[in-house]
Amino acid sequence: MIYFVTGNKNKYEEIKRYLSEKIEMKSIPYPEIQADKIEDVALHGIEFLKEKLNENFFVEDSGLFIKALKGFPGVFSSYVFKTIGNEGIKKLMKGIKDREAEFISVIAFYDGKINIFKGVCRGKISEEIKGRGGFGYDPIFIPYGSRKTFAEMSIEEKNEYSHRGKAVRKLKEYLDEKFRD
Ligand code: ITT
Repeated sequence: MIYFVTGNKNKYEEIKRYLSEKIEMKSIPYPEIQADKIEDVALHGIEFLKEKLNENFFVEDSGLFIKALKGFPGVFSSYVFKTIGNEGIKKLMKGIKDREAEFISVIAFYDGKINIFKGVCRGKISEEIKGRGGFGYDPIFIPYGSRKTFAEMSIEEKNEYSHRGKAVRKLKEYLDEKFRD
């Protein structure tokens, strides 16, 4: 059994599509430090949780980095979404031509040692809020290679492009190797 420690059911739904191992969502709050890098948030989470869990487990921390806003909301993505939301980002981006942005996902998997798997998805902030699927900033993010926002895609289609899909495919490779026999 592998635990995925998160309070976010959408992340769990996306990730479990890839893992044939038994994974279970565990909602244990862990301190998310105010760091500059997503990696540091995930590493700190592991340090806190490893004393509390006896099974292999992982956390996933992610964020949206908008180039014209110097990387904002970045490590503040969760808080910014809860406060100003997609309407707020749309306003901040009004009149800005450079719409480039990237999502970053870091999975930190603990099996006695810490293993980091990172996925990046480049794309742009849409002019309009579009789509009903997904969560968070999905309705305002269009990955390169598509014309749709993440919120207009199925979970499978989003996973093909997304930061989280890329990170979990790396985790899967590691697990396939680890549990080969
Ligand atoms: P945890 O319990 O796993 O921490 P969380 O929702 O608090 O769940 P994070 O701390 O990693 O997750 O915050 C990242 C925020 O960035 C998240 O709340 C969303 O608002 C946004 N986000 C991350 N990945 C996203 C995605 O695939 N699509 C849309 N928004 C995303």
